Amino acid sequence: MKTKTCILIGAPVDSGKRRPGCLMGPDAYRTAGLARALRALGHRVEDIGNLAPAEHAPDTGETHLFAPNETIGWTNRLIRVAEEQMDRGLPIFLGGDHSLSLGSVAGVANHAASKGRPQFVLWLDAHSDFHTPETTDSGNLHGTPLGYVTGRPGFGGFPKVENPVPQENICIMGLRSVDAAERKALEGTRIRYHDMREIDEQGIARPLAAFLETVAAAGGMLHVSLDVDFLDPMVAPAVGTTVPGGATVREGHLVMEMICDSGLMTSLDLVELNPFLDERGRTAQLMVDLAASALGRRVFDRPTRSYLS
Ligand code: B3U
Ligand code: MN
Ligand code: MN
Repeated sequence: MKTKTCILIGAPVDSGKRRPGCLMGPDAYRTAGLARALRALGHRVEDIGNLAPAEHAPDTGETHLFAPNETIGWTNRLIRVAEEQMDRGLPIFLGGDHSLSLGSVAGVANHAASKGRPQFVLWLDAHSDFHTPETTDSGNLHGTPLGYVTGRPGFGGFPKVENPVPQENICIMGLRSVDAAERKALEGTRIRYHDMREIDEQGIARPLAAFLETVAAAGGMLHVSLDVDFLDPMVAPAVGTTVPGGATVREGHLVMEMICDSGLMTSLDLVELNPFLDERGRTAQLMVDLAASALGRRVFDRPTRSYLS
């Protein structure tokens, strides 16, 4: 694949849910050799270190939400950093919990709009993360990023989403835990979503290929957001919200290889890794290996094939 400038952005966001530990994620990816793996593929790699949230009001615990103000601080910081770094290369956001994507996705979408290109998002996750602060039962804002970036109402205090991502530009894969309110909201949208049953029946390649074709036809930019819990907890235990029945190692790599072959990915989140829950670093290592597949690691080169009949 084409040589890229990969920019590693440590985003030790831990405010999006109650169970702590994702703040250790960026250093776990570094320890597992992310930069080395990408350099071995011929890419330039620059690690800009760990960010901190922008200035924000203290969280007083008076709402049903967990740490909304800190998450607002992170969102403000990440929007700005995403906008800046998109001009310089391919940002890889090292989470941190999934609330970091309120900022990373809103920021890259601003950049795409400034170039007159449509932004697309591939969301690899057991959960749909389509809540708003008003619909969330848990109060955990890591369940809200797709609600935010699509411009759902109810995000008072958060920065205005300047360039909402159109629903039809979003594809969610891996679903197996969707709250009632999210399901109702999702069913009325143009978001593409594929649950594990559909993936079992059809395979993962077909729906992914169909989405990638859409992105390519539109000349879009593609943000990929990989939540550890997309993967089965047997192979990726280091996550607070394990849901059995997830993607296999092979499905994970196939998705990443197809993304690589498409040449469409312009930014990437690696989120929800909680190294405190890992077993000898194996989840961190798997996430690094998946990132490497997305950026060109191969057993053999293959002619591009069509999955669409
Ligand atoms: N939908 C639930 C669970 C959840 C969402 N994202 C994660 N967990 N990681 C919620 O809390 O909103
Ligand atoms: Mn998620
Ligand atoms: Mn999830």
